[in-house]
Amino acid sequence: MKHLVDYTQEVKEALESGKAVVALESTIISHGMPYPENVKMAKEVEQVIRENGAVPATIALMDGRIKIGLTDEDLELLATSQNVRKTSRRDLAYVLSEKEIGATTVATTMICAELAGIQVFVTGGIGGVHRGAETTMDISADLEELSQTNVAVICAGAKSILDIGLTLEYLETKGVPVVGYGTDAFPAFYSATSQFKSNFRVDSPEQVAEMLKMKWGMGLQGGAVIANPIPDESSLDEKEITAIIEDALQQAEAQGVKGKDVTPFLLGKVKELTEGKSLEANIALVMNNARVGAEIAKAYSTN
Ligand code: PSU
Ligand code: MN
Repeated sequence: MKHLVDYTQEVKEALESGKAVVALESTIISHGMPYPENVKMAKEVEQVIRENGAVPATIALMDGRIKIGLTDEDLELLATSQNVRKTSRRDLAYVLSEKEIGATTVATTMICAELAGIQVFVTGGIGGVHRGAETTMDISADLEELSQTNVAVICAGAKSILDIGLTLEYLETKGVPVVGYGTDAFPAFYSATSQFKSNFRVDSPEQVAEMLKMKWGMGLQGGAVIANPIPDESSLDEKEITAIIEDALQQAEAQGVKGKDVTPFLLGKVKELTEGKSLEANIALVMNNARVGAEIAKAYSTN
């Protein structure tokens, strides 16, 4: 399916010369943050990756093509068009065959990154098992993807809009390693810790690179979650954010929000209820993940 892929010159050259490349998703731009903060964030995160010695490749779907690396115009279109489809695995073929504009979720970004030969992917938070999933069965396709596609995802853990405990159980069942970066804890996105632990702790990009090479060298399919805690100065008060998330969850239920709309709805509500503080924290943690992701991509490409 490589014939569907378009690379920007920067990404193409980097891949050809074996330079470190870091994939970035686009649902966080179209559905995770409001305009114009989303475009600003998208450009800044690319810049942080360059400053740390790797090449960023933001991924999206346009004109029936898988774009690996976006121009400023592509980015603007993605951030401002009304009809951008949040594209997870199940949506991918339709979006490409209909030539819609598609924003890639963690799952779809992993598929496209693997196709392009990129092993390291930076985002904010992964999807997971939603609270109440024992009756709704709302479990993000991101988790299945992590079990089968060979890309490492650097994130700030999982948000407590999800059931973090069940998300970790699901990942365990699927054989996906969850690694704390510089921490024993499993971080909860807006805060550096949760009541759960990561499976393993690593303290250097080289350790992550070696683990990935070991895994894929053995033929073990699937990705890894590299959970990098939000920096202290940006983290939000756990009690405050928990209360707000409860409120947002109740509103989602009262309004009958379902399926793929759940995560964007909750993110929007949390932003509204924290008066923008959650957005600031979200941006800060993405930048922090970009720095770590670039280091991991460099370690992976050189050892
Ligand atoms: N979590 C965030 N921000 C996001 C998302 C999740 O903190 O923008 C997005 C990601 O693209 C993720 C997707 O892959 O939501 C998960 O959606 P769902 O739960 O519908 O699978
Ligand atoms: Mn879902």
